[in-house]
Amino acid sequence: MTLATSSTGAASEHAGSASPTRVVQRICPLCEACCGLSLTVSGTGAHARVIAIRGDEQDVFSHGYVCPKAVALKDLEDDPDRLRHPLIKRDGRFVEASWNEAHAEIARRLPPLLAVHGRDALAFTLGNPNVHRLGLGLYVQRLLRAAGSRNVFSASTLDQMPRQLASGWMYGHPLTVPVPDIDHCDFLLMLGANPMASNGSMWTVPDFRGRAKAMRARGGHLVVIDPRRTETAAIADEHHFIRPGTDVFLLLGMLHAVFDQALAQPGRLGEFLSVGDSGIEALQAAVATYTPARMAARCGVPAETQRALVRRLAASPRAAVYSRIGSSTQRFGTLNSVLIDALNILTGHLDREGGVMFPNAAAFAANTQGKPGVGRGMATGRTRSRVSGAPEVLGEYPTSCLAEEIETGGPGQIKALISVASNPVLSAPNGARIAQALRRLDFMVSVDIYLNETTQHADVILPGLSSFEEPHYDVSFPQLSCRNHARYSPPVLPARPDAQSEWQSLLRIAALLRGEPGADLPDFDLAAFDDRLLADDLRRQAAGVPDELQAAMLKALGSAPGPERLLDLALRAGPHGDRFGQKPGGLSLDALKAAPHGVDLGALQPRLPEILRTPSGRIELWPMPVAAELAAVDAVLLEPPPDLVVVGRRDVRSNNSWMHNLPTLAKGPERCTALLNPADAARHGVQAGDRVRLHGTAGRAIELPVTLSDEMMPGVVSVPHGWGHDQAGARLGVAAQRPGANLNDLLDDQLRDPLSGTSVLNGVPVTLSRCV
Ligand SMILES: Nc1nc2c(c(=O)[nH]1)N[C@H]1C(S)=C(S)[C@@H](COP(=O)(O)OP(=O)(O)OC[C@H]3O[C@@H](n4cnc5c(=O)[nH]c(N)nc54)[C@H](O)[C@@H]3O)O[C@H]1N2
Ligand SMILES: Nc1nc2c(c(=O)[nH]1)N[C@H]1C(S)=C(S)[C@@H](COP(=O)(O)OP(=O)(O)OC[C@H]3O[C@@H](n4cnc5c(=O)[nH]c(N)nc54)[C@H](O)[C@@H]3O)O[C@H]1N2
Ligand code: SF4
Ligand SMILES: [Mo]
Repeated sequence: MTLATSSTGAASEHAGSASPTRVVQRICPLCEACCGLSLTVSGTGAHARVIAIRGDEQDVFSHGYVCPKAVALKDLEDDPDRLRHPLIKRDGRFVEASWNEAHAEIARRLPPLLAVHGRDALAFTLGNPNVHRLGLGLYVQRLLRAAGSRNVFSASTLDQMPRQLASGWMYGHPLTVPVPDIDHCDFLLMLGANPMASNGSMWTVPDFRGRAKAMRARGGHLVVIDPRRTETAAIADEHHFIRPGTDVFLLLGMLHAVFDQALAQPGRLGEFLSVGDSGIEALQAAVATYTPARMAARCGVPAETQRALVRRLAASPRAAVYSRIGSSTQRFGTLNSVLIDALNILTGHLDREGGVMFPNAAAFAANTQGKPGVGRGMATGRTRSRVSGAPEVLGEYPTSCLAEEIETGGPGQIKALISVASNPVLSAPNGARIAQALRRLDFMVSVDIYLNETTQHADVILPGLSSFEEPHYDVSFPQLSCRNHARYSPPVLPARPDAQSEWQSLLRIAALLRGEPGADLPDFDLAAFDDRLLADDLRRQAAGVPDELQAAMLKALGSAPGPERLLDLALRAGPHGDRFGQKPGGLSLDALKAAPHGVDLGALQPRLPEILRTPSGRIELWPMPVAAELAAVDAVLLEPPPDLVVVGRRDVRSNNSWMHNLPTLAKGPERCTALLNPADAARHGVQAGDRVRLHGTAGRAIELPVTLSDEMMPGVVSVPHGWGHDQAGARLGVAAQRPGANLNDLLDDQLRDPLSGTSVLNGVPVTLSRCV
C-alpha cells in the first residue's frame, strides 16, 4: 500500500490492520533541548492524527532522548481550550470571529490610535515561544521593524539578558555565547542551573543526564552550586549550597583565588585579550580585596572550597564553568556572567576542546557574518525608558518597566499593546500590577494559543496553527548547541482549511503599521508584500553581489511566501551553505529535507579570533560598565543577609506558565509548593502539608502548601513560577482545577540588574507564616 506523504518526505510506511500509519520525524518545539521525535501518524488528509510520540533514535543530535513533555504534545494538539479561531471582545465578552473580521478590527482601531499618540504608544511583549516557533521568531522581527516603537519588552529581561550583554561586551555580539563542550569535558562546574529539570538553557544539550553520565564514566567530575540539592546535584560528584543572590561574592572570591594561587594561565587566549583598563591586570587589581575568606562569610561557600574548585579548574585540561537562571536573575546578573567567562578565560578553557566553546550554526548566526575578527561591538542605552530611565538593551526595555509605562500619562505613554506568545501577568514580577495596567489600555492584540491570564485583557486574539501543522527549524538553538547540527522538520499534519499561520497574522499587522496601501482590506496581497520584504533582505545581505545574481538567488528561493524561504536563504548563505551552487554539497533547505534525522556538522571547533566583533578586535575581559559595578557590590557586602529568601524551581513536567492545561502533565503530586528545610519549618511552627503565607518586601503575599526536604538550604524557600491559574476570565479548564499560586505576585518589580534590565527573581527576602 502507498500513502500520500508529500508533506513528509521522511515517512516510513506501515500497513496496520485498521488504519494505515506512518512514522515521521519532528523536532520538539517545547524547550531548548530541541530533541528529535518520531511521530506515528494514522490516517490521511483531514483525518490524519498523531497517535504516538517517542524519541528519534536516529536523530543525529539527540539520539532518541525525550522527556515527558514530548508526549504531551498530543494533549496540546487535542486540547479543547487551545484556540483555533480568532476571538474578538464585544461588550466585554469574547466571540469567535473570522480572520478578516479580526484583522478588520485591528485595522479599525490601531492606526487611528497611533496617528494621535505616535509610534511609541504601541508596545510589544514577546514571550518564550517566539524562540521555539519558526514563523513567530522570524516574522515578529518584521513586525517590530514595521512598528518602529521603542516600547519592546520580552522574556529576555526575566531570563538571559545578562548573559547576552556580557557576550556583547566581551566578544562583540550578544549571541556569541560560549557553551560547555560537555562531550569532551572532564570537569564541569555549574551554578544556578538545573538541567536535569530544565533540560538546559543557553546551552542546547539534549540528554544532559546521559552526557553527564558519560563524562563521569571517563573520570570526569561534576560540581553543582545551588541553594537546593537539585536533581542535577543528585547526580553530581559535589554539591555546595550557596546563599541565593550571592554568586557575585563566590565568583569574586574564586577569581581572587585564581590570582592568589598563581593559576591565571590563559595560554593561547593571551594574545586575544584586551590590555589596559579592560585587561587582566585591571581585573586582578579589581578583585584584590575580595578574598575567599571574606566572600565565604557572605555566600556560604567555604574559602577552602573556593580555592579547591579553582585549583581543580586550572589543573583540568578540559574543564568548563557554566551558569544559568539562578545566577542570571540577580542584582549582579551581568557582572556574574562576565566573572564566569573570566574564570574560563583565565584558566585557559575558553574556545578549547572540552572547555566552553562557540557553536557555528548553519543559519541565522549573526556572529558568522561581517568582517571576521572585528566589529562594532554592542552598545546599550541608545534610548532610555520614559518613566524609570532604564537603558535600552538589544532594542528592549526591562519587562518590569511595562506597567509604569502604561500607567504614567504624557507623551510616549503606552496606549496599545501586542502580546506575542507572552504571559507577563504570570511571568513578570508584580503580575497583579501588570494585569491592572493591561485593563487601562485602549487596545490590545494577543497572538497566542490560549485565553489566559494575560490574553484575557486583549481585544483581539489571533491563534496560530498547531506545531504539528507547521514546518520547524530552530533559529536560535543551533547557535547554543553542544555540537553543530542542522535539522528541519516538515509539517506533520495538514493545516485546517480555516487556519492562518502566525507569520501571516504578524505580517498582516506589519503591513498595516507600515501603511502599505490596501493593508486594511481583506484582499490585501500578503504574498506580494512578503516577496518585497524578502527582496529587501537579500539586497541587504548580498550587498555588492551583481543584480543578475541577486535575481537568480531570489528565483532559487522559490515563490512560496513564508518562513521557509527565509530559512533556505539563511542556510544557503550560511557558513555551511551551498552558496547558491558555489559550494556543491553545502546546505540548503532541500538538503535538510533529504536528511530527516538531521545533518551532523561535527564537534564544536575553536573560533577565535575569527568570531570576535569588538571594535578592538580583542576579548574585552573586564568591560568598563561591569567594572563600575564593584562599588555597588561593596555596598551590598555590608548589608546583613536576610533571614529567609525565595528562589525559583523548575519541574520537568511543567514549562513556564503555559503547559498546566495538559492532562498528561497536570496529573501527579501538587507541584506548586513552598519547599522548605525542616529546620526552617520547625522555626516557623509549620509542618508538611500546612498552607503558608509568603510575604514579599513589596507588601504582597501568596498562599500555598508546604513540602519539606533537607535538599533545601536553611534560610531558603523554593517556589516554582508560572502558576496562579485561578483568574476569572481565563479559559484553562484543566489548569484551573489546581491553579497554584503566582510567585511573581510576591516579587518586587523595582528590583533589577541595572545594566541589563533583568528582574531579580532569585534571592528575594520573604517572611513566612502559617495560614490559620
Ligand atoms: N519568578 C520567576 N519568574 C520567571 C522565571 C523564573 O525562573 N522565576 N523564569 C522566567 C523565564 S526564564 C522566562 S523565559 C519567562 C517566560 O515568560 P513568558 O514567555 O511570558 O511565559 P510562557 O509561560 O513561556 O508564556 C508563553 C505564552 O505563549 C503562549 N504560547 C504557547 N505556545 C504558543 C505558540 O505556539 N504560539 C503562540 N502564539 N503562543 C504560544 C502561551 O499561551 C503563553 O501565553 O518567565 C520568566 N519568569
Ligand atoms: N521543565 C521545564 N524546563 C524548562 C523550563 C520550565 O519551566 N520547565 N523553562 C525553560 C526556560 S524558559 C529556561 S530560561 C530554562 C532555565 O534553565 P535553568 O537555569 O536550568 O533553570 P532552573 O531549573 O530554574 O535552575 C535554576 C537553579 O538555580 C538555583 N538558584 C536559585 N537562586 C540561585 C542563586 O542565587 N545562586 C545559584 N547559584 N543558584 C540559584 C535554583 O535552585 C535552581 O536549581 O529552562 C527551560 N526549560
Ligand atoms: S527535553 Fe522534553 S520538552 Fe525539551 S525538547 Fe526534549 S522532549 Fe521536548
Ligand atoms: Mo527562559
